[in-house]
Amino acid sequence: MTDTTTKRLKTFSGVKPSGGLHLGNYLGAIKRWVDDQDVYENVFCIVDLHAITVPQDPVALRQQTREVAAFYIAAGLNPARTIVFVQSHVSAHAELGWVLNCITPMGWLERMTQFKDKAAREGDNRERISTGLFDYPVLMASDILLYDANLVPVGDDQKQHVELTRDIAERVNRLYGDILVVPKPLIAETGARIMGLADPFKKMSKSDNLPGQAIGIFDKPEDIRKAIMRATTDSERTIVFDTNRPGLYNLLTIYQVLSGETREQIETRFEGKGYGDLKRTLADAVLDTLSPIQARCNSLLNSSDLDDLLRDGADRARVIADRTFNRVCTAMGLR
Ligand code: ATP
Ligand code: LTN
Repeated sequence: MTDTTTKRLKTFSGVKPSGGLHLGNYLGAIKRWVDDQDVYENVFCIVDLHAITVPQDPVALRQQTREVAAFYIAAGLNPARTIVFVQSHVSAHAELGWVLNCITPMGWLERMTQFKDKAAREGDNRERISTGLFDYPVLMASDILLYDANLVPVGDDQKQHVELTRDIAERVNRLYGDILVVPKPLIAETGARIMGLADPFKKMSKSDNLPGQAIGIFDKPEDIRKAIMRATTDSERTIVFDTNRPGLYNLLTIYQVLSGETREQIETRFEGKGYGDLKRTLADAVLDTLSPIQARCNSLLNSSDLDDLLRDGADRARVIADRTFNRVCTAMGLR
């Protein structure tokens, strides 16, 4: 479907409130949403229904949902021009999710690498994995399609899910007429896959317990500094962007996204210097970015303004989502 209601392209994206946010979430997704905020018309969500695909403690889930919302705003999303809301507050997400389940072949979901990886990690517990975890990408398709999003700014690991969303939208359009906008993933050239600091062969992730692997957005400055100083590198001496040296490459990539400098400028800056210098400079850059965001987050978390903002965001999101859901229901004979 071609959308003619606005000149600006529309974006939709979300983060799960399942455990602490980390630097990868910020650099691969949220920072880019903030940087491009004026270019697009934006809707950003805290996807709590996705978080419950694995067991969550209710008290922690509520707290983490507020933390992710506070982080969005503290990082620079302006709720006056960008819709920020919690997924479960808008019932059309689950409703369209069900409808899309009925047109999505199971074979498409069986091919999703994130599910295959998560299921493999469960080993003998595989039988206990929820149906929701398997069905997760259909709910994600529902999120995106409800807002007629043209672009979905995400980290590299979500590309396959956005491609599945395209396939689902195209199938609906084929079966019921041209009623859904077919979205595209929007993936940064730099920072779309931040790797772990301890094991740079694995992506930085919420669900990884390896000590020093992730930099938590709310970690204490001394812990952040320690994790960076201990980051795995190699025994070579030059500081250059070399994909064959994954630990160093990752540290330089993080520095590149934070500083906005070019690779050439960065290599010149560290010419003749050692890993200690690079790590100290990187730790300063991470803390210079995160400390003011953490301070703004803390004051938002202690105020009821945050809950008011989320209520208002859900009210604005609901108008758009219900309109799309009704369009789909009408086309399918459900109205
Ligand atoms: P988990 O690894 O437990 O599944 P997650 O850390 O990937 O969780 P999500 O809420 O699934 O967190 O991701 C939110 C956004 O952050 C997504 O757009 C995702 O692509 C992006 N993202 C997650 N990890 C990284 C990373 N290491 N580098 C860059 N972007 C990332
Ligand atoms: N599946 C995503 C989170 C997510 C999302 C979305 C991202 C849920 N719904 C819609 C973009 C658009 C993840 O695991 N990071």
